[in-house]
Formats: sequence, structure tokens, C-alpha cells
Amino acid sequence: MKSFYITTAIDYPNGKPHIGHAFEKILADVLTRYHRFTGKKTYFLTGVDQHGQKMVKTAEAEGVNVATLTKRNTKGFIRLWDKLDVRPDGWVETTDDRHKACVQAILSHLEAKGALYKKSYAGFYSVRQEQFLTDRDRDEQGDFGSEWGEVIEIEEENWYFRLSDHADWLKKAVEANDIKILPEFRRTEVLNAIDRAADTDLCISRPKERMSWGIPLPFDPDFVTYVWFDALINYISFAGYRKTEGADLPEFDTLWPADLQIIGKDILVPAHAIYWTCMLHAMGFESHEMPTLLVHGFWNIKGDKMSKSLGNIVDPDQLADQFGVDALRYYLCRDIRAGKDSDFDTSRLIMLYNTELANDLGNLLNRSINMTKGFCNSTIASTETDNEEDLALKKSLSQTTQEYQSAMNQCEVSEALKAINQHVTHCNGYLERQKPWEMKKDEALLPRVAEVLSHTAESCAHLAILLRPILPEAAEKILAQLNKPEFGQLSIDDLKWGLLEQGHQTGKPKPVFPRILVENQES
Ligand code: ME8
Repeated sequence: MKSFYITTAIDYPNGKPHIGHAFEKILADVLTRYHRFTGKKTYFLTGVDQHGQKMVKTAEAEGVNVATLTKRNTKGFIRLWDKLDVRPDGWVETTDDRHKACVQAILSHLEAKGALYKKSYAGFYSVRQEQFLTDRDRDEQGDFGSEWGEVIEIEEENWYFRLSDHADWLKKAVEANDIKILPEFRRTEVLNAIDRAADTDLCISRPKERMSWGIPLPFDPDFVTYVWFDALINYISFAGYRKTEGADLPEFDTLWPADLQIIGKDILVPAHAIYWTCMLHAMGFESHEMPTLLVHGFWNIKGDKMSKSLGNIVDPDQLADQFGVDALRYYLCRDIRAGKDSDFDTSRLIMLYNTELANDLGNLLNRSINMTKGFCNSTIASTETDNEEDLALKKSLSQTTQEYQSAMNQCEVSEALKAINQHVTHCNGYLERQKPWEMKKDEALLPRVAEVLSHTAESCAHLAILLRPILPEAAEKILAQLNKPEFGQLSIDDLKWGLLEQGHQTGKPKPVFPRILVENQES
């Protein structure tokens, strides 16, 4: 069986990971856990892009060796992903010998088949973006805008990839939807860009005398590989493509093509939709062997891009310390709209956590387990009743599960959370109407009290299992209080009404989502 293969862009470790990086990793982690939950064997690959001029410049500025800087920064990414419960199966580092060997094997293969050539070129070069610029890159005033940073004029020999040979193929493949780009409006963006971006060949080398921190071309060692040509290959090198004998890497055929390659909108065109697809095609991959690109939007701050110069970079490490990992994962998944940008806002994080987790779900759970303990000796009664309210509650849960599944299948985690919240609201309303705290005053009604509380406890079990891919820690705590930690192993097809059997003893209640208290105001 082929594994479901999820990869994310490899982060550029020239500093600390920001909230945009954290979001992308959490999204990939959530989808990985979800696909496992549906019974699919799933593999999640991510890591760091360690070569390129930015690393050299940062090392120079800090007065350290570039290899030392790389190691230090990489460690920071690994530590943070672990802290945020992001658990990749494979970890990419582009300075790894296994990756270098694969990049060099691909380069030799492409050179041998005539897909690469050497020529001299004079033109403008963006130091920041590490690429030659053309007149198309000029703004309306005819200047190279500030996004290109320092622009210099240079003439040099380099190696080029015959990208333009693949332009017709690429256009047809995207038009026919053989190469899948999600959401749909991003596919239109790619179609609009192909004519412009795929008609010039791609410079894939840098002279070693100018840039030594890269992978040498095997057939011309005075040159190193251009950082994007090197980095894009990570998706296949670490999946076992052309692996050297004995290398500890997966079997490529069990993974490729990637079912989801998750990237941000800034690196769709030209890097992933054009360079990468054409590179794969030149290597011999056909249209049906292309990865599906899932493109997410950006997290901005009050409408502005996060940037060092604006000093508005949001640090996920600090947020996790301040509010907890669950609150951060919940907010990032809850407040992003499919493929669109969002504004990061700490007060919304607090508000959403306090209302939807602490008040709504947290109270439901706490009331259910507390009252089951206090009124029913912690014992579950039958949930097979024909009371109209009970049937409506069962129906609401089944609707939530269906909507959740359909949203998650479309990678719409925010919609899946809304589906979960609908059932939470239904359950809280059910408790308010049934009032078990009133009924228990009449001994004759105690069997009904037990039935009502068993319905909400059963709901909490399902909700925890559905939430598990998004909030693994909280789900574990909820299942522990229900005295059913083994439910963490269930797959979505096991979710049938009646998971908690009659006579089951629930555990001790303890708040899972303590309210976040803000100084001077309680949200
Ligand atoms: O692009 N909001 O690395 P990177 C959401 N190394 N996502 C964001 C974001 C934001 N504000 N800012 C960046 C690179 N991202 C290359 C990739 S892959 C072969 C090489 C996303 O560290 C960005 O879109 O600049 C990308 O998907 C990822 O974070 C890493 O960005």
C-alpha cells in the first residue's frame, strides 16, 4: 500500500522560526494525524534549507563559521517543532550527504541528457533573492523594487536548465488539472504566470568564488548549485529517490508522488509551480507523477507582512510558553481561511480559547464528568434511548462527524473545528434543557439523570477523538478523565454511538482548558 505522503516547504533557518513557519508545520502535523486516524499509512517530511547566500551573510555578520550557524539554527527549529507537538517522520537538512549525493546524481543525469548548458550572461542580479533579474521584474517606474534588496550588475558564466523545453507540457498539464493546485484560485494564478515565467531558462549555478556554501556541480566543480535547485530536490531525495545503497531512507515507490506538498503563497510561482514541476518532468516524471500543491495564505500583523525591519515578527515559542501549545495550535487552525491571509491577533487567540475551549467544550466536559461522579457514582447508563432530545443529540453528533470528515478531507481544518463546535453547543443546550441538577432532587428521576449524563459523556468521547489530530494533548487528557485512554487508537470508522458501555466507570474531573486570565480584563 502506498503511504499518504505530506511534505512542507523546508524553512530557511537564517534566524528564529516565526508564526508563519509554525502554522505551516502545525497544519501538516494536523493533516498527518488526521489521515492516520482515517486508517491511512502516512508519512510527513519537513526540515531546513541550509544553503545559500543568506546563510553566508548572516554568518559573516555574526562573526561565526557558516557551518556552526547552520547547526545552531537547525537545532532551534527541531526543538520548537517538538515543543509544538509537530512530529515529522522524516527530517530534511540540505547539508546532509544523502541529499548532496541525490542532487549530484540528478545534475549528472540532466547534463548527460542535454537538459543543461553553460553560457555567459550579463545583467542585473538581486543579492537578496539570489537571482538574475529581467526587465519584467521592474516596477511601473522602471525600477527594481525594494523587495529585491541590493541589485548589482554582473557578467558571468553559469549553467542553465532548459526550463523552456517544458513550458508547453506544463501549461497543458495545469489546464487539464493533471497537476493539482489547491485551492482552485491558486491554479488560476499559476496559469496566468506560466507564459511569463516558463519561457526563460533557469540559471542553476553560482560560481564558487562568489558563493562557496552550496553543493558543487559534479561535472564542473568551479560552480555550486543554485539554492532553489538544491532545496526543491529535498522532497524526493529524503523520500529515497536515487538513494545510495544502504542509505537509511524510505522506499521511494511507497511515497511518491506527494499527496500534499504544503507551501505558502510566496513560493508557488515560480519556484514550486514552474521550476519544480519542470525539473521533475526533465527527470522523467509524467503529469500523473506530480505532487499536489496545497497553498496556504500568510499570517500578517494588522495587514502588514511580518518583517525584521517593521519589528513585528511574532514568536511562536514565546506564545506557547505564555498560553500553552493547545491554545496556539487551536488558534492557528481556527482563524485561517482556506488559502487566504489572516491577521495574527493575540486578543483573538485569547477570546477564541476562552469562549470555545474554556467555556464551551471545557464546561461541557467538566459538567458531564463532575455530575456523573456526584449524581451517578461515576457510572455510565444506557445511551440507547428513544427520547426525542436524545435522538436529536445523536443526530447532531453524526452531522458533526460527517461535516468534520468532509472538511478535513479538503484540508479545511477551520471548518472542521466549526463542525465540532456545533455539537458542543448542541450538548450544552441539551444540558440546560434537561437540567440534571434539578432532576436529581427527585429520586424517581435518577435513572433519567444517568441517561442524560451518559449522552453528554458519550459526546465528549467522540469530540475528543475528533479533536485529537488538532489538539493531541487535550484529547489525551479528556480521554483519561473518561477513563478510556485506549480510544486514542480508534480510527474514524470506529466512531459508532455507544463507545462508552453501560456500567463503565468514568474518572476524575479536572479542568482541561483553564481560562486565560488577562491583567485588568478577563476576556
Ligand atoms: O521559502 N505566513 O523558506 P522560508 C504563513 N526555504 N506562511 C509563511 C509566512 C507567513 N507570514 N512566511 C513564510 C523558503 N511562510 C524556502 C523554501 S522549499 C524547497 C524552500 C512560509 O523560511 C513560506 O511560504 O522563507 C514557506 O512555505 C515556509 O513558510 C518557509 O519559508
